[in-house]
Amino acid sequence: MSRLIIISNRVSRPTKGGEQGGLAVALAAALRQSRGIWVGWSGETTEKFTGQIAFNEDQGVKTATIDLEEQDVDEYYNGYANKTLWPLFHFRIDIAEYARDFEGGYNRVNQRFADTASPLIEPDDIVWIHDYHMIPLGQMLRKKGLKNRIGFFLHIPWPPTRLLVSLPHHSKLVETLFAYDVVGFHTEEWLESFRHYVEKEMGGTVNGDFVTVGQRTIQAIACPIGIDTPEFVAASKGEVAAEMQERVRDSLQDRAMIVGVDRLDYSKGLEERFTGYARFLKDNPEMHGTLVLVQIAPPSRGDVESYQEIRATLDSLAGRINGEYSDVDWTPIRYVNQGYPREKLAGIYRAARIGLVTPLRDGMNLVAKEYVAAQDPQDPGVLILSRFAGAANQLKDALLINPYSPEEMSDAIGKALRMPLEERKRRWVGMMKSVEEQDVSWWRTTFSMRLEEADKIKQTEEAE
Ligand code: ADQ
Repeated sequence: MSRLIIISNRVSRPTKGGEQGGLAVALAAALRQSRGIWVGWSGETTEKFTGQIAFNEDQGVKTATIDLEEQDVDEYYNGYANKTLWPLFHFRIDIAEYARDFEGGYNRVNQRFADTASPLIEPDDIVWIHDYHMIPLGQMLRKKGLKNRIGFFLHIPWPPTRLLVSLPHHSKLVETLFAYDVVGFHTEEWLESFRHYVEKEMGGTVNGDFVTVGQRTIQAIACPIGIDTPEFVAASKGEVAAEMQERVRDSLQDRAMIVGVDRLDYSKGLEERFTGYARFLKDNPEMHGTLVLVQIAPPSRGDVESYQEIRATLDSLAGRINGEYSDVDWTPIRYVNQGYPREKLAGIYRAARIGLVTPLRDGMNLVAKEYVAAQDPQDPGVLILSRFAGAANQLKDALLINPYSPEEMSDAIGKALRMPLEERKRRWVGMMKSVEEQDVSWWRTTFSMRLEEADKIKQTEEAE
């Protein structure tokens, strides 16, 4: 078995309290099996970049991390990754910032990763690079002479060509993807947009999974990520989840609960969610006092201005809706700015009659899948899901809505509250099938197998 080297912006070390997400758990399992290494930024800054690597090993998972300079973090992480690529790839060219310093910092840090990681990589290793922070890294590793199998997975959407061309030097960035052997996206839609760009902007050709530009042919595939379903199902039946479920239900006093769980991010459609919920309250006065929206949204990326803005907007929107509709014994929105361990989260999902997941654009969205996995099969809740989340392609039995329409959201909330048990069960069975079949282990093995096959294809080509 080849050793796996994972490179991503941040590494996730195994913890004892079950706080890790499914992705971290799945990748940690693969690293353990192959005795591989996870390489990334430590999250710390240093005055002068030295390239010094801190090695660690926790529960059989080896990590190698480097510190970055403050300027690196400003230009690469807060800058190009989160002020340029994140909004642009989520179709928000209105807030994307294009600055030469950001692009320079992004390339500099990727080069730093290439310089640091390349001595750790042996000829037979498989290298798997993750996400928009690291798009050009594969090409930089190739320039250092690496002939390994190298794969790249994009966790966020790939934007339509007419939006992507608003990025200065867009083709230079996309060209770097042709250094990989396999490039993965969550959905056919993101894959199609990538192919469209390659054909229209680069004169490339597409032949099934193979995409060619000039002399380079890569495999571009759709491979939807899943959650660690067995672990999440077990968590939802555990003691911690049961206690949390009871705590929440006690506090609700027979009211129906709607739950939203998101990082505080403008792509998650939180403002639209509150507005849609307010529309339901306006349209259905007889329902006042019978339901509560519990929105759990821990702040993220607080150094970026647009994230401070969304926080302020939501604070005031929640306050306004609560001010307008609350009664002495009822508050329609409980807005909680903190994270919860996974077991507790599972209990919160299970207590909720409705899971409200309304991103304006999302590569996949794992919260939707976690909500499904946490339900009681005998009395499952209803998932209301944005059609613009990657997950909507698999969770077709959810109530799919357009999150930009408060009326659609309001109607879906009404429909979910009235939905008979038989229909809830039927829809849940359909969704759970996909959540079980295409879980995170399936995702990891499917992608890794493609990468291994890629090598066979290359070897055959070389032999001919
Ligand atoms: P994210 O944008 O972070 O991920 P998502 O897929 O929903 O979005 O994953 C969020 C994770 O964080 C979930 O596992 C959720 O349980 C957890 N989480 C969120 N709020 C929490 C809270 N308050 N307490 C505890 N845990 C919380 C990016 C892309 C997605 C893609 C994933 C994986 O933006 O589209 O699905 O990567 O590829």
